[in-house]
Order: sequence, then structure tokens, then C-alpha cells
Amino acid sequence: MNRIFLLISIIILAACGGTASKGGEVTQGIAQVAEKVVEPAVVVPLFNADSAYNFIARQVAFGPRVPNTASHRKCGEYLVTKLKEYGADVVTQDVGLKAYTGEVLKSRNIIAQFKPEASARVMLCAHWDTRPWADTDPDKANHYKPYPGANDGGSGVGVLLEVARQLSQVPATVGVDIILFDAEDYGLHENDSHLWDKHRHSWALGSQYWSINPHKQGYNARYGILLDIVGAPASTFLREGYSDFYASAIVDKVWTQAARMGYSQYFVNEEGGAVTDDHYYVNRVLGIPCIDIINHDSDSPNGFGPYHHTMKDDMDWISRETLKAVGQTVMTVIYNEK
Ligand code: AHN
Ligand code: ZN
Repeated sequence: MNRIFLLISIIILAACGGTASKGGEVTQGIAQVAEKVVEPAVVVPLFNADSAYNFIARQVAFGPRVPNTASHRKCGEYLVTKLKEYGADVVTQDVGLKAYTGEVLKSRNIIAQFKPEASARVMLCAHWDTRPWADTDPDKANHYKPYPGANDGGSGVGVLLEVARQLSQVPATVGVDIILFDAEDYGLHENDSHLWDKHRHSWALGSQYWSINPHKQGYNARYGILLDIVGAPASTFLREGYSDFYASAIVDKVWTQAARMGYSQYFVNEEGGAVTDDHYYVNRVLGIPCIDIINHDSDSPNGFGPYHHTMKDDMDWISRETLKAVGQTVMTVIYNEK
């Protein structure tokens, strides 16, 4: 390393024609400059948005990934296979989780560890299940039907599979855990919304389980980043309320990086509402600062976009440009961790 710095210093000195050229005081010159030399910038691989898009299409092709269905089980197998293929140490948590409806959901949290031995770690997460009901669909006849879940379910996982593919080619300095939570989206049906107080913990069942029973005892990470509903064209990610409350420094880190890269039209530096999502339990139970990158659309009735929890949540609502903004920002942040 030092020899490289020395070489860089000499080149800089020669190029500047500064102290080095005067009276052959090269050694002194190098000593002065060497103290100022900054470490070489890390090379961040290019996130491939086509690849991420295809990973989403592949999930959607299984059909809705509603727990206790064959589509769900098969997609879970696919995700495990893919993450192993990319060199991760994969463990799963297979567990029955009780939904607020009383149904026991055969659930699977999927944990893919890159550099499992490294103590400096970052966690990236998303939920991989889809909601059993299109309960905000304009047509009431669809309110108990499942839907494709391209954005809600597919998009975060698609981005993370592409990050995993990149990590397999160029390892990051720190250890990275990609955690795909199950049973996030089996929360309170719109028709039962008057029961919110009773069922406020009906969402994010997989992350609740993992936060109480992490895959490794004493598990810790510097921080976590949750990706949820990150695929729609012209998405706007606002500073989500719980993220700002528990992990504002990480929100700053990510939003600043996005701005540097010209993505501030996506990463809007304004306060958004608070969302009970997987990151909430990671913050509350484990105390790992975890942020949520989630679309905020104040024009749509439910605040997440007009397709959200409707039959329209399909591949037509997936934009490669948005996937690129999210994926490249997240990758730049994690590859810069020392
Ligand atoms: C609530 O609506 C309380 N939480 C929604 C979190 C969510 C649902 N993310 C995706 N689908
Ligand atoms: Zn949802």
C-alpha cells in the first residue's frame, strides 16, 4: 500500500511541478504531500437494472407468493438456490407464524451471509411474500383476491438479488447479510381497519420473529437498509418516520449519497409518514438502526401508489430507472464501508 501511495505522490509532485522540482528536495516534498494523500476511491460495481428487472419478473412468474400456497413455497426455493449460487452462506428459518386471522402461516426467513466471519457487517432486507388480498382495489370484487406483487414483494427482492450477484463478483470490504423476510404482508384487512389497536402487530411477522430470534446469537450489524416498494416509475422515497426516529444518521448517509449521484428526484430529502414495516421491529427489538426505503405517494388513497394492494401491482409498474437509482445508491453506500 505505502509503495502505491509513494508512487502516487511522486506522480502528483511531478505533475504539479511544485516543491519537487526545486533543488531536488524530493524526499521532503513527498513527506509533506504524503500526509495529505487520501486513500484511493473504492471501485463500486455497476448495478445492472435489467438483471434486477428480470429477477422481479421471475418471482412474479411463480404467481402470488402468498404463504401456504405452492407458488410461495416454490419461490422460496428459488430464492435460496439463487443466493447460494452467488456464494452466500444461506440459512433459513422455517417456522409457523400466527396471522391475526388465526391462520398459521408456514413461513421462511431467508438469510444470505457474505463474509460470515467478518465482524463489521451491514444488513440489507426486503420482504418476499405477497399480500393475500387486493383490499384497496377499486373493484370490491377483488378485495379478497391475491395479486401479482411486482412492486410489493418483488421489487425489493429483485434489487437485493442483483446486489448479491454483484457481491459474488466483487466482494465488499465489510460482511453483508441479505435478509428476505416472510409474512410481512398478512396484516389487517382494510375491512377490519377499525380493529387497528388490537392488531397493530399483525404486519411484519417474519421480521418480528427474526428480531427476537436472530439467526446468530448476539447478531449485530452497523445498520440495516430495508427496501420495500422500490420499483415504480418516478417513485419518491421520503424520510420515513421510524427511520428518522431510530436511524437518522443512516437516512442522511443514504440520501446524501443519492444526491451526489444525481438521484435526488427519487430520494427526496423531506419527512414522510411513519410506516409499520419490517425495519420497525429491527429497531425496536434488536436495536440495530435500520431505515426503510419505501415509496411515498401522497396523491394515492393509501399513500404508497395507485397500484398498491391492487390487482394492478404487476410488471407494468416496474421501472428500470427507479431500480437503478435504488440499487446503485445502496451499493455505493455498502462498498464504501471500511
Ligand atoms: C401498514 O400499512 C401498516 N404497513 C404497510 C407496510 C407494507 C405493506 N409494506 C408493504 N406492504
Ligand atoms: Zn403490502
